[in-house]
Amino acid sequence: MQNIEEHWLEPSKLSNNLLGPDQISSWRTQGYALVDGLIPSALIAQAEDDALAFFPKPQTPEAKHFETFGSGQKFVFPSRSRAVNELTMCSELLAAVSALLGEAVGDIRLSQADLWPKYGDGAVADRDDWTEQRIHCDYPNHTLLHPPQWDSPEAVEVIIYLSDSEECGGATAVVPREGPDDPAYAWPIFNMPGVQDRPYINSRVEAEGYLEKAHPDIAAFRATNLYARERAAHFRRGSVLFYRHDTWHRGRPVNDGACRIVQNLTFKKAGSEWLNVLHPGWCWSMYSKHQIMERWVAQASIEQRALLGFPMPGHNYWSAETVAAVEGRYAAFGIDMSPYRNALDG
Ligand SMILES: O=C(O)CCC(=O)C(=O)O
Ligand SMILES: [Fe+2]
Repeated sequence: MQNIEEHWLEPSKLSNNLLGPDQISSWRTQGYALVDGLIPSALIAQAEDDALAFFPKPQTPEAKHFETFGSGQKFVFPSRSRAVNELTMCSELLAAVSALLGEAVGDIRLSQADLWPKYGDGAVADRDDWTEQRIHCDYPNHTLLHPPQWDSPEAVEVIIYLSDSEECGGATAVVPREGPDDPAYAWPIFNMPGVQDRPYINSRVEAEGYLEKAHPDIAAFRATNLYARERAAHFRRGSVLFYRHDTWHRGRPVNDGACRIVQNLTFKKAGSEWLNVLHPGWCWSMYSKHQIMERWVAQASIEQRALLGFPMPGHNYWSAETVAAVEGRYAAFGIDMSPYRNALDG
């Protein structure tokens, strides 16, 4: 493998919190866009503070409880942190996703939202966990199908970094696609563990060891076309990596004794039912005592609600009766149903 950190991908700086044509085109053609300055820094700082206040310090026995991906359900949307929830659905992010997918914000759905503290504890070589991942695409654990052809993407994956790679390491690696004839991206994309009849293996050492024995052709493909070409995202606090279900990428080790905090999100086009919500379901938390979800539904914007599948005004779910029923459900939390009522026919 090359020394990947000599091949940094640097974030592009945004003016006025908007993706420009270069970033949109990078995501559509190369499979990723890495940006700085999209999300207000005060929101990033508050989300980081909330995460640091909750998660154990590195190198404590409690940190061992968070060795796998995610927050152990603690920060799945709707999380206990108002800032993390705001981050998930802030207008700057939704505008960016809308521009990438070419869909109105109301036609976008959220299918993953979880915060992940990734700890570095020094031992890398023979780990069979998330420490150093094998290069992969994310589609197998999001969709029942295969991503559509390259020019018709149906989902955007997002990593919002709440830490700085200079402090914590863990720079995500990406293989930029080089045009329609790029052999790395020959379609369909199967050359990884966890698809077809191959077992799911997360760690690089284990996965590549298995492939070298069982599928030497795939191992050779990966060495030449993927590992040799990967570039590491030189993220800062607040950088955002937009990528896709068909982008080759992998997580890399966090520095010994450090913790990297990221918010992982997936947005998809409404109607793509084959792309699953990764979590137990957005309503699951309605049986929690905290009532964060009920409050959030009542206070969210119409478009934020639509991200979870709540129908837009004018949808044929709505009638005078259903508007009144839903109003009754959330009235105690102050919901304003007038946009839904005003859009009723006649
Ligand atoms: O940890 C990273 O930088 C990437 C993680 C990853 O590949 C994933 O969440 O699918
Ligand atoms: Fe991934």
